[in-house]
Amino acid sequence: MTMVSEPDGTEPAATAEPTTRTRTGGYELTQQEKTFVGMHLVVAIAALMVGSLMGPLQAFQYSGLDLYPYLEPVIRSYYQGLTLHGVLNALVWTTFFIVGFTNLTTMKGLGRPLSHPQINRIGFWVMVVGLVTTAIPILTNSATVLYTFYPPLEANWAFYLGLTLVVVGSWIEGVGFYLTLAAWRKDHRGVRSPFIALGGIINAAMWQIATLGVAVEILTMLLPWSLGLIDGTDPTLARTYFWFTGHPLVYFWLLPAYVSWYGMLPKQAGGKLFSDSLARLAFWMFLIVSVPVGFHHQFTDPGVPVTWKWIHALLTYSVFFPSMITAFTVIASLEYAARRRGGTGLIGWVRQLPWTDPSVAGQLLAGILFLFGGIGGLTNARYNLNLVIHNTAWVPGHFHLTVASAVTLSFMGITYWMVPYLSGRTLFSPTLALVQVWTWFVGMIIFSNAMHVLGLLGAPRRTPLGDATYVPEEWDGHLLRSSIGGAILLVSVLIYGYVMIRTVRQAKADPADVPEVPIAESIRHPQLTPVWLDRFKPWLIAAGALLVIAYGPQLVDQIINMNLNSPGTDFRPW
Ligand code: HAS
Ligand code: CU
Repeated sequence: MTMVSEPDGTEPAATAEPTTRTRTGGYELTQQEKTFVGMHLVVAIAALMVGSLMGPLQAFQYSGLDLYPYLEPVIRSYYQGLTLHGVLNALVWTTFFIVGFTNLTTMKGLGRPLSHPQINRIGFWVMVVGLVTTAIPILTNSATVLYTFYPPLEANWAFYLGLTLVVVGSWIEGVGFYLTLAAWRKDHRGVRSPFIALGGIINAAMWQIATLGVAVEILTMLLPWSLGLIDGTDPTLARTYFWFTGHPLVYFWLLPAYVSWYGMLPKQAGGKLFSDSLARLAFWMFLIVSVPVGFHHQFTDPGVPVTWKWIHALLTYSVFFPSMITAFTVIASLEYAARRRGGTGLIGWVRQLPWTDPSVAGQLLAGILFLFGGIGGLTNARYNLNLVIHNTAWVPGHFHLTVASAVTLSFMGITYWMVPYLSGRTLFSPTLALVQVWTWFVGMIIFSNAMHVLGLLGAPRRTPLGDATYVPEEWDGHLLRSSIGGAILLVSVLIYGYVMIRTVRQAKADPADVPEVPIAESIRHPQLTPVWLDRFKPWLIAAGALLVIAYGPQLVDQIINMNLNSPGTDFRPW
């Protein structure tokens, strides 16, 4: 459990030692537990590497350098490549990393092993079987339906079944986390749950509520349809189910990065968490408002009445608050750390943060990019502005600042201590790792800015623009910039893979040199956090009630008026 040493606020001298080596004591994972967590990371990083190789192909295609013909017969089209890119990066890399990381934060946070490790092992293998089942149709070009798999685009049934298994596996692992927390609480009545464990477990609970949407979509519509049991689908209802899951999915990705920004990064920076209460409040708010906002992805859908779009737009602005709480609290924690290290000035303290630590630098750069991604998100959420940017290149511009930067760059930063910790090695070449995070930052600024501008100029998303006959001259420079950004990102991800492989291929290090799990204390003792910020029940009830109000009437209406009359379409000719 986290303990504060100076509740009166007096500040001890700054720690100058490399922060990723800070010892925290507490529960030490067994070799078997480390291997189990590490297996999640192996799948996650492998998916990221393969998926990321597809990205630059798309970006190069934009400026007329079409490399797809060279990849035949493995990759047969832009759209097959784009499907691989979206599924592997947005769904597989994230989900496997998150579940692995949550295993670690649960055990380290609660200071005990999983109460039912066999449940988590089953969950993991169900996820792996699901991944393989999904990968086969994608690789054989029979699930070229992009990561949103909107019907009437139709995939082979194995694609839907595999995705279902990945989700079910993550649910099973979630149950393992709840049981472990319950066992800890039984032994620690009246004690506040340690933040890094609680944060990860709130995310798991949010995910279980959120994924009910795709579960119903796949089980009642897409799977029977792809098996030939029913003739058609209802695309509007399918999209409503999908975005019930699809929006909270983005917070499922984001919250583990927030666990690190609140509960770990301050320690790495040589400071403390500014407010344990605000950190918890933000997570509970995400539990309540992450789901009932999905219609902000459907502003242009004809089947959703405008009143419901308006309600979801309003709720979207309420999900902006916990991110503002996060910006405030995390930056305050960082300032506290920097001032302890001798930082001064209104913003001059920023220089005193440990920028030479690639794990810290990666997460700071991720946070900076997220400031811009968040602003873009608010633009998207505005109905009339959304009509300008919807389905344009602006949208991938937005999500490369969020999931591909705030989330992915943070996760990369986390692996810079986590892979050495799990493998008992030191990080191979921290300098190269620093080059990696900075190239990601620079490449992403160039790429995402070009994509945002292209979107404003009307360039459609999900389109091989290099082949389009309607490209006006004013797009050319931006198309080229997106290719240049993509090339820099390719270099960055190759460096990342190289550093990871070289790290685990080194000889075991002296245990004293291996990084520990950084766990930040909070400035005020967590026991001073109000008890209502430590209880699941009121928040779960509130989440359920808001869901019923914000989605219930529309779901009932769309289900009653369901028309399963849309036959499947095949993307493959393109
Ligand atoms: Fe979004 C579309 C609205 C956040 C991901 N979004 C997408 C899509 C994806 C995505 C993948 O309203 C495309 C889906 C598709 O394929 O069609 N989004 C929002 C809003 C937010 C938002 C209001 N999005 C995210 C996050 C994502 C993500 C997070 C992934 C992880 N988004 C939309 C809308 C659409 C959309 C519409 C539909 C567009 C359309 O028409 O298709 C908000 O949650 C954003 C709030 C965030 C902030 C930023 C706070 C800043 C912080 C950083 C602190 C700085 C630090 C660094 C720590 C206001 C917390 C300090 C450093 C120092 C050196 C001191
Ligand atoms: Cu959204």
